[in-house]
Amino acid sequence: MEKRKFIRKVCLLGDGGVGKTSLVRRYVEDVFSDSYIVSFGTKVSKKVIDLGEVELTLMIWDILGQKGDDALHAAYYRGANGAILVGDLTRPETMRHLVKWKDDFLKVCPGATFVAASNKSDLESTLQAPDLEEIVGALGIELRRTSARTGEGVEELFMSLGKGIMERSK
Ligand code: G3D
Ligand code: MG
Repeated sequence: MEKRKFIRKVCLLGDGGVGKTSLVRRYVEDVFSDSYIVSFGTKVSKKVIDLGEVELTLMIWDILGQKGDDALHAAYYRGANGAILVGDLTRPETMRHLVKWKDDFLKVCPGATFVAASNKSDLESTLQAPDLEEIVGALGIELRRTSARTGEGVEELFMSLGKGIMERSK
């Protein structure tokens, strides 16, 4: 039977230097370096995920550099179905900022599906278990440990977003 095909847009969110670009690079280029376009300081990478009866193409939007401008952010978010919130385990403030990234994104994309990553799991973290619990509580979603360096949790992170988005589409 022919697979049903879907295309969905997702954005990378999080402070500068947390590893957003590295995560996309690891995820997309590990398997195949497919087409990408660079325009307006944004790189869009494409990845096809096999979800059984469904073939999902993720268009992954990554802002290159950090733009503080809200209007630009809104333009980047528009039409997205989901987002990956990325924090850096070695810089606790980047983890606490995830709630703000999520809330701002929801203003533009109210129905969005989220996953969250505590990245740089290969490095020593100063965050204690209670701190992490508080962050997870505020976010309302599970935090997945990832490392763009070793590849830990990267495939699972994107896969869980893809599945979450398709669940929502039903
Ligand atoms: P950004 O896109 O969120 O701004 P980048 O972040 O992907 O540009 O990564 C910022 C820096 O963190 C880079 O180092 C990158 O190599 C490093 N980095 C990203 N992910 C990981 C990780 O999982 N583990 C470790 N150890 N480092 C990571 P440089 O030195 O190039 O600035
Ligand atoms: Mg980047």
